[in-house]
Amino acid sequence: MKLTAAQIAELAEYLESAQLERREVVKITDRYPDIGMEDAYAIQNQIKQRKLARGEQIVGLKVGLTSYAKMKQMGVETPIFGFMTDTCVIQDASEIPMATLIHPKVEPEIAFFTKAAIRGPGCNIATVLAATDFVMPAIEVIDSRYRDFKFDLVSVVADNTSATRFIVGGKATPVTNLDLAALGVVLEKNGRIEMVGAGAAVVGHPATAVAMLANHLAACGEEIPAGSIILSGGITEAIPVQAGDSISLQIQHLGGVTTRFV
Ligand code: 0L1
Ligand code: MG
Repeated sequence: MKLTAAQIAELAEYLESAQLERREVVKITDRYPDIGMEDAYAIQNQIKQRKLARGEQIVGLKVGLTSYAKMKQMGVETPIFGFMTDTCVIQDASEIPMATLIHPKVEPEIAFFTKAAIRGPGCNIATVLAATDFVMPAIEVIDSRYRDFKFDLVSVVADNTSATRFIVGGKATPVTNLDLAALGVVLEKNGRIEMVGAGAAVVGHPATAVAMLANHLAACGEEIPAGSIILSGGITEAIPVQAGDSISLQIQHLGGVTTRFV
């Protein structure tokens, strides 16, 4: 670790205030160019403690930077991980006020709902599918706190992987007899197709992304608890949204989910 406990606390306050006050900030590596991944997750964890202290509840976890295109762009070989609290939850077909956000983008994901804990190390697709109750289509709203949505890897991990809001909908579908890698995905904005993809865009199989999360948590003695929602990662590039935009996601066999920015 390069940072002291006081510096971690200060950077957590810096990033979380930006989120709560809906304003952009310069990335933390501009001030601390030498910090590493351990520092970044320590800052993210400190943000989590701040939210818990204010009474927010953890409702789920997320895997980010999951598409091979995005990983290559950022020069990484593994995804990154974050958390979501109850304030991130938006109901299907409801509205999201732009005034509550900075410069949001949306991306299509498959959400896993766990019925048993998933404990690494050594988790794989089979471990994850055995612990999955059902999956649903999910729209993730990401909203980096950094100026112009520009950051490096360490900065975005500290910023809780741009986690902001998510919406699940469609059918709660058990994974038995479902090939998640082969599921087709269509993301529309205002009735026009913006992105198409398939589950395999997420590290080959969305359950692999969840296994990577479990193995990452195991390194700190943690697990994915039963009853969690896991956003397994963006299947396509994220698209920017503005007030007035309606977003619709359809995933083959899983149904659809919508939201509107106002
Ligand atoms: O959920 C994600 O894949 C976002 C990870 C952070 C990078 C970004 O904000 O685009
Ligand atoms: Mg995502």
